[in-house]
Amino acid sequence: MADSLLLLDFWPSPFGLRVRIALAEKGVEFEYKDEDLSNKSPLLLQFNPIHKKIPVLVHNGRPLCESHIILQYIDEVWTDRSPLMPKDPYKRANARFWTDYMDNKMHDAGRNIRKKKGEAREAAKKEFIECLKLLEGELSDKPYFGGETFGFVDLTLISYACWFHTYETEGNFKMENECSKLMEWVKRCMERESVSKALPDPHKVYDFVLSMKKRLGIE
Ligand code: GS8
Repeated sequence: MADSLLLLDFWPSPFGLRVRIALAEKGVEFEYKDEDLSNKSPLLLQFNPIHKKIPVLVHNGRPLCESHIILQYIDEVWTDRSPLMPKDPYKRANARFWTDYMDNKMHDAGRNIRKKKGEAREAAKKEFIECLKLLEGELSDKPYFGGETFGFVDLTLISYACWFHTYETEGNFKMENECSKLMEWVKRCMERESVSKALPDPHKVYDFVLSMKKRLGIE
């Protein structure tokens, strides 16, 4: 019997996007369900009762939560194509280090650009740009963070790319001026169908942010 795969997700989520890109890289078909996070479905609450967050991948009726755990599961189940994780244990550990850095330090700084004002926003912008420069140094002259091949670290960072326009607009800066090599890497990743098909239009993401702010009464 064919595998059944259902992804509970929310369209602009970088955490969900990386799972969609990983499944596309592996050439695996799945059913997609977009959640209303202000009114979570019984399915989401049943399958992720601990965190009650997307993404949740339900494989043959069994749920998996937390995007990086899901990515590593996908890589371990569909081993015959497009490896996401490096083989070498040291490189694997390093890949986990950088993805953790992106989802914590960089993500928090990006969120603060959106949420804070005045000096606090300027500080968040400075921190965000520092994170990007550090990541650019880690990328170095390689085509991908994974070396010659697109992998786990690339997947994680590119899932934020549709948010870059929002960070730039709210923070009043241009990423191209701060980290042009990293922007070349974004373009390289966007040439992959798995990425370009999954990532939503950055303007649509920004419109979503503006509508959320309006709904919550935030300027
Ligand atoms: C984060 C998932 C997450 O924050 C992961 O999967 O890597 N560490 C987790 N999901 C958010 C949507 S994206 O901002 C979410 O589901 N939020 C709902 C809530 O907090 O109620």
